Amino acid sequence: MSKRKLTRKQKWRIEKVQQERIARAQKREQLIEQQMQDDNLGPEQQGLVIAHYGATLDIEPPGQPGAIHRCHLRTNLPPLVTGDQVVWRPSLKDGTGVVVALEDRTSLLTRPDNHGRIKPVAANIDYIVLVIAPIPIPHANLIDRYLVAAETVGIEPVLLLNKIDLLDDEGMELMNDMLSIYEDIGYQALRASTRSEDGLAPLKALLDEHVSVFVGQSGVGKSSLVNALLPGVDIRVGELSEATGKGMHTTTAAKLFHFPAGGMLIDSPGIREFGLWHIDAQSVLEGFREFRPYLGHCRFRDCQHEKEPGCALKQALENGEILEERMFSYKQIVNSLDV
Ligand SMILES: Nc1nc2c(ncn2[C@@H]2O[C@H](COP(=O)(O)OP(=O)(O)O)[C@@H](O)[C@H]2O)c(=O)[nH]1
Ligand SMILES: [Mg+2]
Ligand SMILES: [Zn+2]
Repeated sequence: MSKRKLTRKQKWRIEKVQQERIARAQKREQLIEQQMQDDNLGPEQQGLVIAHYGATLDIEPPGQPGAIHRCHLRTNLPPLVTGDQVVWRPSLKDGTGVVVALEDRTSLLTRPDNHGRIKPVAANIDYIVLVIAPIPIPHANLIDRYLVAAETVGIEPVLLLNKIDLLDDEGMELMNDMLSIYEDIGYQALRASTRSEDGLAPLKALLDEHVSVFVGQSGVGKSSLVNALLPGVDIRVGELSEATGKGMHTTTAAKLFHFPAGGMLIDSPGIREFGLWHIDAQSVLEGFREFRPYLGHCRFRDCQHEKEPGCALKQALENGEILEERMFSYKQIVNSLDV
C-alpha cells in the first residue's frame, strides 16, 4: 500500500507550522538569554527550591513563604531538586530570576527512574517519618527495611504509629512492645491518630524547624496526616497520579510545603514509596544502627555472621546487646536482595 500523498497546500501548511514552532522556541531562548544578562539582574541572594518543572525552578526567598519566583538556572549547575538551598538573582523586569549557585546539601534523597538510573529527588531533609498503622499491619521486615534505607541516605528516621484510635489496651501494649525495640536502639517513635487527633501536638513539635518527608505503605494514613498538618493545601495532584499506577510516580515532581505550626514537608508520590533500591549486603549490615560498634571486630574479615567462630555480632547477640528480632530481620533482608 502506498502512503497517502499530501497535496502541495497541505505540505506548505505543515512546513509553515514547523517554522512557526522553531521561531517561537528561538524567541523563548532569546528571552531567557536576555533575562540571564547581568545588567537585567538584581543582587545575589539566598533562596529555597520549593518545586522544579523541567527547565525552571520555583524559588522562595528565606522568611517569605509563598513569595515564589520562577527561575531559570545557569548551565554550569548540577540538577537541582526541591529542598535545595541556592543563590539566585532576581530579574529587574518581572518576578522571574536566575539561579547562579547551589549551596552544600546536608542530605540527598534519590531514586531510580523508569530506566533504573539514580535520580536526585529532594535535598536537605532532616527526618524521614515512617508511618505505620495497626491496619494495614506492617508486613514482615517493613520497618527494618525502611530504617536501613533511611540510614543509607543518612537521614534520621522517625517512627510514627498512626490510627491508635483503633487499638484497645491490649493492642496498644503489643504495639508499644514493638516500638520499644526501636526506642531502645535510639529511634524516636510517636503515636498518633488523625481521627481522634491524639498525638498530633507532639508530632507538630517534632516537625517544627525541620524538613520532613512522610513515607510508608499505602493505607496507613499518610495523606490524612498531611491534610491534618497542612489544612487548606491542595495536594490532590499527587493523589491522582498515585491512583493511576506506577508509571506516573517518577514524573510527579516533589513539592515543598510550610506547616503552619512550623517546619516544612517535601511531598510527592515518589517520595512516599521511598524504599530499598540498589542496596548491597554491606549497606544492609551498616543500616542496622546497633550493629555498627561490632562491625570489623569478627575474627575473620569475611565473616558472614552465621556459624563462624569469633563472630562479634553473634557474641553481642548472646550478651543481649543485639536483639534476636533484629538479627533475624537482617538475615531475611540480606537473603531477599537480588544479587
Ligand atoms: N481509624 C483511623 N483511620 C484512619 C486514620 N488516619 C487515616 N485513616 C483512614 O485510613 C485510610 C487510608 O488513609 P490515607 O490517608 O489515604 O492513607 P495513605 O495511603 O497512607 O495516604 C482512609 O480510609 C483514612 O480515613 C486514623 O487515625 N484512624
Ligand atoms: Mg495517600
Ligand atoms: Zn561476624
